[in-house]
Amino acid sequence: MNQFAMQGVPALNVPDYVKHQKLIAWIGEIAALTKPDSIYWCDGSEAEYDRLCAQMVAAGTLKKLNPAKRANSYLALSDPSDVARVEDRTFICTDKKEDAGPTNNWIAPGEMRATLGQLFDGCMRGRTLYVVPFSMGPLGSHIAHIGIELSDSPYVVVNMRLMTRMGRAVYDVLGTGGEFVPCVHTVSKPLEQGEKDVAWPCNSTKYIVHFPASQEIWSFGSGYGGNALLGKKCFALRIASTMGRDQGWLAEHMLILGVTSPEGKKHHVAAAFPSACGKTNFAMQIPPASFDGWKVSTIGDDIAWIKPGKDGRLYAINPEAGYFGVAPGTNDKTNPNCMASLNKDVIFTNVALTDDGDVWWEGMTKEAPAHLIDWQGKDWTPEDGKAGRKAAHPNARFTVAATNNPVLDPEWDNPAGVAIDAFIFGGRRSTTVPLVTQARDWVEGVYMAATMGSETTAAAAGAQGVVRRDPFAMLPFAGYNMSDYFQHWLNLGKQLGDAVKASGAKLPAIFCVNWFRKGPDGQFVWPGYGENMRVLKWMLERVEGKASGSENVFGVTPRYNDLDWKGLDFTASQFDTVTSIDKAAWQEEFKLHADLFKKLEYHLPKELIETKAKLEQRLSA
Ligand code: SAT
Ligand code: MN
Repeated sequence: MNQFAMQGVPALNVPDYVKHQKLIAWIGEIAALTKPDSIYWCDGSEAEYDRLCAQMVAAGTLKKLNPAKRANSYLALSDPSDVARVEDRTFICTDKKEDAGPTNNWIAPGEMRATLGQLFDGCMRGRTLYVVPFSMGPLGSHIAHIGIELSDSPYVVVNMRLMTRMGRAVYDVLGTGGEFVPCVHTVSKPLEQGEKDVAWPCNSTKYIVHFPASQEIWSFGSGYGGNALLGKKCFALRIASTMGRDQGWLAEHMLILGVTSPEGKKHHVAAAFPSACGKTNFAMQIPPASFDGWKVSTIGDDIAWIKPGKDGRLYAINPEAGYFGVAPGTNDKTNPNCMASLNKDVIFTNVALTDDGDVWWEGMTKEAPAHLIDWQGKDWTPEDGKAGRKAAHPNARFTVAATNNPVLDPEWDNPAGVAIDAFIFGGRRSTTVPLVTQARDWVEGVYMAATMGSETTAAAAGAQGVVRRDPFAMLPFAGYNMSDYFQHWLNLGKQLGDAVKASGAKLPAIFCVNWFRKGPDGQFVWPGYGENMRVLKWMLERVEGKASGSENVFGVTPRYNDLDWKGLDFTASQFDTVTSIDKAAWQEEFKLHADLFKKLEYHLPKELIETKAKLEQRLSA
């Protein structure tokens, strides 16, 4: 007998392989609150994926692409209002406001729970509640953690299957009492009896809510990416960063890549850039033809979970299992490996549809096709493009499993993780910040990362192209007070410093990069993409103690002759344009650092204030 039947709640129908009573009780509670028509337990199988996709094709949510052009692939067009993360609707609900810090929106947990209680009451009426079990990280890895997302969106289910280790096996790891992060998601467009659904249901009211103390996530009103795929930014960054603070590890907005030299020596690098600044391109780059024998392989393209080993080295895993990357600008030149990953088994969101059932986006080919259906479902011709109407939304995305990547690193699924040799921090800056600088020590590296700035992109709703401070590329993702997060990095550096002294290992080197300097003509000067390998090679030679550089105000930078220019025509004067340090611009920059530090005054580590004073002294010396 269905224990909830009296309340109009469907039978739970718990599969016999789910033996976790607390989990089952929680699902019962959420079902009683949200009142779906039915409950479906996802097993993560291919048959289930195909079935849900077919169902969404019938409902108009997905369009199946021409299999001769793009096998087993789909296109989703979102509601025009639901195209990016909504940072102003994202909340960290800690008991004390100071623990969320000045960079997060805060509402007291009691008040937020009352709001959510009302909003979620009956929000799934007429829909199916999907139970989505997922592991962030290789199943059973000591660095991995498990989440369960309850969602009324089949689009979320299929995306989660590509983006995480999703399915039945998660329950084996969970057993009868394992820990999981409870994630509740609704598009929050309840259906009345007989009402036909829209293709992309969502709600103009949106809440993306985190309760760090109980490690809960509640998401209301959006079906899009980082708002709805709760394993990604909500769990793997906001909640995980608080777990890392409490347990002594790091959850970072970083890609992870492997670099193998012609001699067969392999290094691992983790690099933080804000959303839509080329992390996926950097993670999949192909070294220039003249770099014979060098190989770059991808471990992750967006998020890294990093735990210290007993030897004092930092071991990183990619908690994700797929890529949710920006389509516009991706092409056979900028990222051939990515283009190859997208030949089949892809879900595209908000790109344009060609007349022969394939996809197109700005920057995919030089010439746009003569006719397209744009991301809003309207006819589009190159004339519209000339008039400034984009065929694909600038934040249009692809979702694809990591296993489609031709340069996937063989260690990508290793539960032990890979040892990190260097951290890179980079923003999008048309002026001021040089191509590459190595911090002289850990504290200086933390300072560089903490004061990083970047011009905003379409990955978040709001104005684009304005410089905002984005410490560690974590501004929208740190789940706690940013200054405490800086302190956590500093503490970890001290702790690792002691451990490596004992083991003879080395702390990772820390670098700051900027691929985006522009010349007087407003054009990018540095060619970027695969050519970034030249900078990467210098960094790894620094790690090995081989390459030289010169000390400047901020750290160590290469001179023109310290980089390998074989096969590239890049003059010393161009190099000067991307590396020069403009004293006046840096005096202004330090003022902006001061503004940031003022804002983050509460708990701001004194080491950072001291470092700022030292750097300013060097600048004026
Ligand atoms: O929408 S996501 O948050 O998943 C992508 C991004 O902004 O990096
Ligand atoms: Mn990201």
